[in-house]
Formats: sequence, structure tokens, C-alpha cells
Amino acid sequence: MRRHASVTGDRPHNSARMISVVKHTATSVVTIDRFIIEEERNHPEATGELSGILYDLALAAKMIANKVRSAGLADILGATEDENVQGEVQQKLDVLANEIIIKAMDHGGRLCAMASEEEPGIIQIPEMFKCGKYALLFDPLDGSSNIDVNVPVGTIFSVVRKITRGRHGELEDMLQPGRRQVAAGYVIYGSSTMMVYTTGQGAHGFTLDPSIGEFLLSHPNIKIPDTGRYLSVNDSYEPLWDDNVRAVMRQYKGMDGDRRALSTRYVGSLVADFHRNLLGGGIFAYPANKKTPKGKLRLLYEANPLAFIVEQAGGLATNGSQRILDVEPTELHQRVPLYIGSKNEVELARQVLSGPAPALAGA
Ligand code: AHM
Ligand code: MG
Repeated sequence: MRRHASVTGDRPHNSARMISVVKHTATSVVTIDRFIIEEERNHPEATGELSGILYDLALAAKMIANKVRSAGLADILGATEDENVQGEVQQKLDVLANEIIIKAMDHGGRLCAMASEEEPGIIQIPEMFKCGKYALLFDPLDGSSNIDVNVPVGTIFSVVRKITRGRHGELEDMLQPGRRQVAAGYVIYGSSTMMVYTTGQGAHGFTLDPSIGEFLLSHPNIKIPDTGRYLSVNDSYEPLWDDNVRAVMRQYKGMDGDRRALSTRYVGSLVADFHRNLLGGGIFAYPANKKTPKGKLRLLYEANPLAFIVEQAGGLATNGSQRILDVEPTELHQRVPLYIGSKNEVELARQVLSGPAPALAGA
């Protein structure tokens, strides 16, 4: 298992006044629960509600991991007849993962509402439960078209503070720019199950030890290399891209300019592509194209949480002209072009995409 520098050794990003409370060596066994508690101690004003949300999400992740692992055996592969709000056919595991998260999160008294990529509107907290001061947004099972072929899938989540006054959460609570997130993370159900999250004190990764059912700290304070090795993009949309997008892709591939060519890797599961690039360095791009002028990925459920993590790891995320975390959401299921990963690669995308249309060789 890969180990990074210890938390005590690296000062987390944006909290100069933070005290280091997590004391461990590279071989210490630290559960996610203990890590969350120790992070919370950096905030004497904390009520423990955010920590509670993270525990519950870790529990939901374990339950989903269990379903994903036994998917082939349990004969639950294949599509249901329902279509989700995006007009896509839902896989059964999407439905299950959605239900697991709602059931794990609705009764804790910490959330005022939820929003899921699989549901058209806000999910309210049932009347019988207390409402809290946070809202949760999530993509229960990203990359679900890969389920049938045993390719990694993932869960992505984002937590924001409630800003409206009533008991229940409202659309306004959900439509906050990503820079206001208080926590975000993802779970990758791959050769092992990993959860990576941030509360703005660095990005930390935990690997599930299935023998004891615990997430253990395996990747404290993740840092993405400034220059990447990998390019993750679906090249089959090339005929539909505009010239600026083609120009930046040619540079990534070493066909123009003086950069070393990146290696292409595209799983087609955002979480898997993002995770590889976060650890190894690289850029994931889902550009706008003529058929999907706003791109495919969702600002609130996919781009914002991963942008929060990548920035905490020293990387960047842009839609081509604007930092993802500064994009003002106007609707729940809003899509956004996404360029996310190593600083130097994302910066190149920003420069080329916000510049004048280039004259392409052979165009
Ligand atoms: P989903 O949330 O419906 O699973 O769709 C998102 C997925 C991402 O995981 C992945 O990066 C992308 O769609 C792949 O799209 P494409 O097949 O167009 O390359
Ligand atoms: Mg998704």
C-alpha cells in the first residue's frame, strides 16, 4: 500500500493556525473515525455534526462496496426500466446506492436536505427526523455504465452549509458555488475500496480493510504532481470539439508545442480516471462539444467536489475560462465542461481555451 508523508509532517493547506493532533508514523494504524475526530479537534467551535456526516458517509460507502463486490453473484446486473432525470437508463446498482445513501443520511439530524444525481428534485428530510445545518449533494454511483463489465465505479459527495432560514433545506442551499463547500470526497470501488475526502485541511485517502470492515488511513495529505503523466479524455468526440479544444489536446499529445507527450488513459469512470491522475499526475478533460455544449458532467455532484479535492492536493480545475469552484450554479443538474488535475496541464487548458481560436495545422 502506498504511503505518503505523515500528516504531522506536512502543514495542511489553508489553516496556518492549525495544531497538529494526528500523531502517527508511516506504519501507524489510523481508522477514518479516529482521523475525523482528530481533525475536528482543530476546530474547537465544531459541534461534531460535520464529523457525523462523514462517519455516516463512510458507513454508506461500506454498504455500497459490499453490493458492488457481490453484484455479479447476486444477479443484479443490467438496466432497470426507469430512466433518471438526465434521460439515461439507470442500472440497478445506481438505485441501490442512491437508497443506501439516503437511508444512511436522513435520520442523523445533521442534514436539512439532500440532492442526488439520480433524483429530479431535492430530497427532504422526513418530518419525523430532526433537520440539521448542512446539505448533502451526491452522485451515488458514478460511471454506472461500467458496472456490467467489472470496471471501477465510484460515489462522489459534497457538503455545504444551510444558508436559508426555514427548517427544511431549499434549492438556494444547494445552489452555492463550490468554494463554499465544507467537505467533499469520493469513494472508488476498485481493486480495493478507497475513500478520499477533504474538509479544507488537505486531501486524505483511506483504504477499506475488508477483513475488519474499517477504512484505514493510507494516503495522508495527498499531493498531485505539478506536471502530469496522463491525459484522460474521450477522443471520439474530437470531430465535435471546437478548434481551441483540439489545439490544447494536440499540445498534450506532443503534436504541437514543445511539451512531452502525455500518456492517454481513459476508463470512462470519472472517479477512476480522476483518482489515477490525482496520485500519478495528469489531467482529466470532458470538454464541451457540439452535441453537449455544456459538457456532460454535473457541476454540483461531480465537478465541485472533485475540484475541492484537487485544489487541496495542489492541483487545479477549470471549465476553460473560470475556476470550477467559482462557477455560480443556476440549476440542480447543471452540466459544466471540466479540465481537472495537475497544475501545469490545467493551466495550459485555461490559457488555450480562453485565448483566440488557433490556426490548426492541417485544418
Ligand atoms: P454517469 O454519472 O451517468 O455515470 O456519467 C458520468 C460518466 C463519468 O464517470 C465518465 O467520466 C463519463 O460519464 C464518460 O462519458 P463518455 O462515455 O461520454 O466518455
Ligand atoms: Mg456521475
